[in-house]
Amino acid sequence: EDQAGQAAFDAIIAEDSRIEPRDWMPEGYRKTLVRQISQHAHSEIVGMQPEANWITRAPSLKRKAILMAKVQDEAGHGLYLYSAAETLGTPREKMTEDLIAGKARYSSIFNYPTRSWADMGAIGWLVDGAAICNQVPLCRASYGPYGRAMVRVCKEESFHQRQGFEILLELANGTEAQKQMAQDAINRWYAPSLMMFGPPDDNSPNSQQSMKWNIKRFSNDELRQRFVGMIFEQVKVLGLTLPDDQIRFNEETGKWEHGPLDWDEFKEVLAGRGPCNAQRLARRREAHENGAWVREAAAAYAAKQARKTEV
Ligand code: FAQ
Repeated sequence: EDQAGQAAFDAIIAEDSRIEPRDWMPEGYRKTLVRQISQHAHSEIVGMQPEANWITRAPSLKRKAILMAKVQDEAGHGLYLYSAAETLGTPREKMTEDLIAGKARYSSIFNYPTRSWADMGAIGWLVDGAAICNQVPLCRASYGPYGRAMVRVCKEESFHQRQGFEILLELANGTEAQKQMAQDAINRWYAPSLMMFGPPDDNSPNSQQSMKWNIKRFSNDELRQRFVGMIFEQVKVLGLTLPDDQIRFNEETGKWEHGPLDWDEFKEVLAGRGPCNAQRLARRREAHENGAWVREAAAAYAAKQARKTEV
């Protein structure tokens, strides 16, 4: 049966079609998807924290309403993604347990502090911008539930990016102090946002296989250089600069180039030793414990409803 399953799977991948939850799939494919989708879900949920930090201090009622909506969108993205991962047979409780035990990964970017209001602009523009660049190709991921979830997620991320850019634009056209605050935020978020795309291609153990399976469509470096080209043009509209004087378009390769990134810092963040790792996990654990009564009540209610329909 495995042989027939493998042949059917290979045919679906070869014609660039979609694998659905009930289809046979190789264990490695299932595992890599659970790994990537659960990490992605955790990123959305942990990613709520840096911005939630500024909800009470948003500079106006309008900004506060927009920021709250954005943070709620991230929660929604996390939930779609946990559901997509569950279709592969891993329960959400298991994924959550791994996260709060410090055993699961989530994006490096969310381990950096949000120091000023301008960081809300820089996160929207750079972090959501990088997320879009990475996730638009994932709309075509071979696993159906993941690709379909990405379509809606990307639409919402586009709105998030615009709102971030607009925050920066307003600050950049404000007082000298506001302009400085925007520049400082860009200076701090630039390199971490480039690292979101993952390690360089020659040090990315999962890329090759994920590309063969049509999960990833482009390599980490390909997407990173594409993103650099985008923000290089956009920063001009802000009248601000990127903290990298080595960005250039290489006419020969047709690719953008940027200055070196500190991959030792990236490794430290992945190892749990970034500026905010401990705080993010502690907060996530606390939220999980505080939510225990909600989960219990929901489970009791569901059980009661199930008994009612039995009779
Ligand atoms: N952070 O072999 P590769 C968002 C790990 S956007 C932490 O290249 P792969 C929106 C990687 O897991 C952020 N770990 O791996 C938002 C692997 O370790 P493992 C979420 C990283 O999978 C905005 C090892 O390094 N987006 O949330 C990172 O082929 C604002 C080797 O790497 C996604 O997750 C990193 N940056 O490529 C929310 C997108 N990079 O698992 C709130 C989906 C690599 O073997 C507020 N994911 N690692 O232990 C992907 O596209 C891929 O998984 C990559 C990594 C590109 C991230």
